[in-house]
Amino acid sequence: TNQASSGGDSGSTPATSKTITLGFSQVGAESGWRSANTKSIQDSAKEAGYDLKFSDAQQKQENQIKALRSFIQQKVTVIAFSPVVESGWDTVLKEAKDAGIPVILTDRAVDSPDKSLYKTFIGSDFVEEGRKAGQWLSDKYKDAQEEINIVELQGTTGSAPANDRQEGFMEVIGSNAKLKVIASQSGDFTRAKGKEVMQAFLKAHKKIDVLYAHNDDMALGAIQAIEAAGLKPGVDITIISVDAVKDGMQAAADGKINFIVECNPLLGPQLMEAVQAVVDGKEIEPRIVTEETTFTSEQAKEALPSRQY
Ligand code: GZL
Repeated sequence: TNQASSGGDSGSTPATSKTITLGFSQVGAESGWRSANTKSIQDSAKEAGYDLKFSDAQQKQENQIKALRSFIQQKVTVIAFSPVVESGWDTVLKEAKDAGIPVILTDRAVDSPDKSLYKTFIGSDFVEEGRKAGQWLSDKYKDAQEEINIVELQGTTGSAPANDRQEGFMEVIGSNAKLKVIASQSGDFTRAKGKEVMQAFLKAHKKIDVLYAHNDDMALGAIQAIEAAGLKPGVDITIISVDAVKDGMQAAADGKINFIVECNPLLGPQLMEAVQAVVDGKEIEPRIVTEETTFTSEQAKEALPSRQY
């Protein structure tokens, strides 16, 4: 039965009668995706009437652990965070559990085997994103006669998106023997590093046919390096990217990126729903996967005017 949450009959004051404080530790501000994700969380917390304590870790795990410990000290109602890397969280998550503060993961996962350390993980299926990228490439080159040389700009070393986007991509392209990854290096999800690593790739390899970038920001940096080398991105070098943020979609509409796998950053509303459910003691799904699609250059051109981020 759907008990009215009057609170009177259970004797306890309903949690909604006091302001819910949400401690959120964000990875950083490394990419367009991250900025859109931060805005979604801040706007949604405000709309929900929650007191949001927000910290930016500048992509350093030790800063996130410090922030989580600070939230525990402040006795926030709920903790949520996007873990910059997959490993090294068990100790601080146990501290939160011992303090009786529920934890929600958003965007990226942790590799802790103990699933009781957090209530749910809200985010994309990055392996599936890698598979989508690999499938489009395999289809494009299904009749290739010569070897197709691929270079890969990986995301932040040790992060779930970097590990999983590579795993999904390699799983699918493995079925086409002509597709060869000749170089793979981290560009840390930033434009600057993406440009720097692509410059090195261009110096080291005389024939590069495809770039697979784990996010748009690295692809946009790489495009600068490709153009500086006198080559045409999207023509001389086929480019596949992930995120579908505005600047990436613009590059795709301009024919500089050939295929973009969307990674939806607008996780704020789902996070606040999960916070409320946890506070109300309701059961929630242990895994909430975000809806997302893909765009060819043509599709990006059509979609661009209605993009929110
Ligand atoms: C993916 C997210 C990644 C984005 C990058 O959910 O963690 O981090 O793909 C961002 O743009 O830096």
